[in-house]
Amino acid sequence: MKSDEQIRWKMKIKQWGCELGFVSVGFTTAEAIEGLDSLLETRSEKGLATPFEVKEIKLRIDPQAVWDQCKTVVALAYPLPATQPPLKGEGIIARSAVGEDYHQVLYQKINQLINSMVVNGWTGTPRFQVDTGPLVERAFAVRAGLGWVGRNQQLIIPGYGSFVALALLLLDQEIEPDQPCTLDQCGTCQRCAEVCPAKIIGKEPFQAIHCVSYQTQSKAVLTNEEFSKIGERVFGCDSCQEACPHNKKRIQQEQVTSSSLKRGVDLLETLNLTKSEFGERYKLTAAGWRGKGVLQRNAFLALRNRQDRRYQEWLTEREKDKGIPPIIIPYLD
Ligand code: B12
Repeated sequence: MKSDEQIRWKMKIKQWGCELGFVSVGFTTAEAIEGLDSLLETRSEKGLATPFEVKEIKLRIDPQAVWDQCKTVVALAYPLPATQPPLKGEGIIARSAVGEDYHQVLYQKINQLINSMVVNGWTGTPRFQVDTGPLVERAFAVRAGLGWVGRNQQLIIPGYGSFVALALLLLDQEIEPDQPCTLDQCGTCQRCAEVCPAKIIGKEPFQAIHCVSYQTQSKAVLTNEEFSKIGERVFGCDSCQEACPHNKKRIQQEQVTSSSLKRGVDLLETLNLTKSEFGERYKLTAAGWRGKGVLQRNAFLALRNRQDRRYQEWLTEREKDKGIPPIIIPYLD
C-alpha cells in the first residue's frame, strides 16, 4: 500500500474507532516485542505466571507467530462503564466485571469497525483478540502509543486513566506505525503500592499469582493469609487503580453521576445464589466465566472477613441440611 493510502486508512480507522466509543486507537508493526520473552520466562520459571496465560512465549510476543500474514497491530482501548460505588457492607465487584461482559461489547464494536473497513474497500480479513488471545496486550498498546504501563502494571492513557479494556486488531497490510508512548507519569508516586492488599506492587517481576484479583478468580484453596487480603471483594480488585491519581477524575464522576450499574452486591444473596440467579445476574458479565462457586466462596469469605453476624447464621442454617457448596468446605473451621 502506498504511503498516502496508509495514512488515509489510519485516519479512517482511528475516526471509526472513535465514533464507536474507543478512547484511544494506535498502530504498531507486527514485529515481536523485543525483550519481553525474558520477562515472561522469568515469570514462569519463578512460578509467578497465572494459569490464565498461554504458555508458548513466541505466541505471546510475536503477532506473526499468531498469524503469519500479520503486518500491522492496532491497539484499541474501550472505557469500562460508569458504575455506582458499593454501599457499606456490600461485596465488591471490579469495574471490568460489571455490566455486559466487555469481551462481548468489544467483539461487537470491533466487528462493526471491520465492517466499516470492508465496505470502504479494505481487502483481507482482519483478526482480533480481546483479553483471551495469546498476545500481551499492554505491551502492544504501549508500542502503539496508547499510554504507559504504570507502577500498578496498568496501561494508563494520558488524560484518561486506566479504567479501559484493551483489544488488538491484526491487519495483513502495512500501515505506518505510531510513535510508542515514552511518557511515564508515575514518577515517585507510591499510592498504588501503599493500598495494594497483597503488597506486591513495586516488586519485579510482578507476582501475578499473589495478586488479589487473581485469587478472587482462582479455584485453588486459599490460605488464611490470602483470603483475609481478599477483604470484601467478590470478583477482581481495583484498589491499585482507585488510588491512582490518573483515575481521580473518573472516580469523582462516579460519585456524582447516577448509573444503573452497581459494583456492590449483597453478600448473603451472592452466597445463596441458585443456578438460575447466577445465570440471570452474572453469566453475561465478565464475572461469570469462573462459574457460581468462586463467587459464593468469595461472598462467604467476605462475610467472614467482615465478621458479619450473617456468616454464623448462614453456617448454622446450612450445616443442618449439609447444603454447603463443596468449594466452601475447606474454609470451615
Ligand atoms: C493474565 C492476566 C491477568 C492476571 C495477571 C496480571 C498481570 N499483571 O500479569 C490477573 C488475574 C492477576 C489479572 C488481573 C487484572 N487484570 Co488482567 N489480564 C491478564 C491477561 C490475560 C494477560 C496478562 C499478561 O500477559 N501478563 C504477563 C505480563 C508480562 O504482561 P502484562 O502485565 O500484561 O504487561 C506487562 C508487559 O507488557 C510490560 N511491558 C510493556 N511493554 C514492554 C516492553 C518490554 C520490552 C518489556 C520487557 C515489558 C513490557 O508491562 C506490563 C506490566 O509489567 C491480559 C490480556 C492479555 N491478553 O494481555 C489481561 C489484562 C492485562 N487485564 C486487565 C485487567 C483490567 C485486569 C484487572 C484490573 C482486573 C481487576 N479489576 O481485577 C486486574 C489488574 C491486576 C494488575 N495489577 O495487573 C486488562 C488491563 C487494562 C489496562 N488498563 O491495563 C487486560 C489487558 C485485559 C483487557 N483486554 O482489557 N490479569
